[in-house]
Amino acid sequence: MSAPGPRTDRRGWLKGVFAGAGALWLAACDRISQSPKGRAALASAEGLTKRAQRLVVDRKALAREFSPDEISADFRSNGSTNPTDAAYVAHVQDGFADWALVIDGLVERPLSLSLAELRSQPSRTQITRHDCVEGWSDIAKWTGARLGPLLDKAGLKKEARYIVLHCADNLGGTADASGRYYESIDLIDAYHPQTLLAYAMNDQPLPVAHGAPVRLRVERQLGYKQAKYVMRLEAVADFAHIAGGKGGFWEDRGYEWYAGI
Ligand SMILES: Nc1nc2c(c(=O)[nH]1)N[C@H]1C(S)=C(S)[C@@H](COP(=O)(O)O)O[C@H]1N2
Ligand SMILES: [Mo]
Repeated sequence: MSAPGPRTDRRGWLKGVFAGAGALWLAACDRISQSPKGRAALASAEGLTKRAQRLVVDRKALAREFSPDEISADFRSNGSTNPTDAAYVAHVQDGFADWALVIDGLVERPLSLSLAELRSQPSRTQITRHDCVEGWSDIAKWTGARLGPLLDKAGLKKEARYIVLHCADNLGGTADASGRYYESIDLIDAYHPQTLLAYAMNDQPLPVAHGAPVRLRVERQLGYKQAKYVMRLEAVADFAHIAGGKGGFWEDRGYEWYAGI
């Protein structure tokens, strides 16, 4: 027999902590962990649990929602706040009358939706907190079209695994499209009930500083995933061929692709 290791010590400690209510469950654990097969299963279950919590359980949970009195009086804006790209400026000047959101790529029925059409899609309103990696957080009320039903309307092909959001602004300031802001999310986030193409902020049309006419809200992730000035959604199997290949403007510059909070 091997000497008592950390595993045994921890079990002893747990027994103390859970004496009573947890006793039955621990007894079952002991039984399982005493058989070699059971031990292997437990070890892999531990790894699985961590991963599952991060990738499945947590990811389907709702982000915290706040009450109206918690809305920030002055929500900061960051990154592009007034894009100077000619096509975008033209849209601002005519009040987004000719603006359309394109949904294409790996879909059965490519869509092009005017702002009015987008506003008539299944929607949701939520008060959530935006957390920027630069160290600030603000709370706002967002209203927008739920992304899931929109994707169903377009009909994702079975090869589709990510939704790439192409934006109007060139944050990189390059002469070509290489500095264009973009982001990508997987289908778990795309179908999350709080994932919106938001066209209203605090009951007003989305201001230019915050991404007019439409921005993404993907509430379980950090600020840089919340793409503003969204022009086109592209369903893809892979994003390695897009821009720097890491799935987003900041990802191409070293940030994590999955910015979960
Ligand atoms: N198109 C576009 N989307 C963007 C950015 C940007 O520069 N361009 N900045 C990102 C970052 S880092 C943050 S914190 C938020 C800021 O959103 P806000 O201006 O509404 O606060 O937008 C994100 N989405
Ligand atoms: Mo940010």
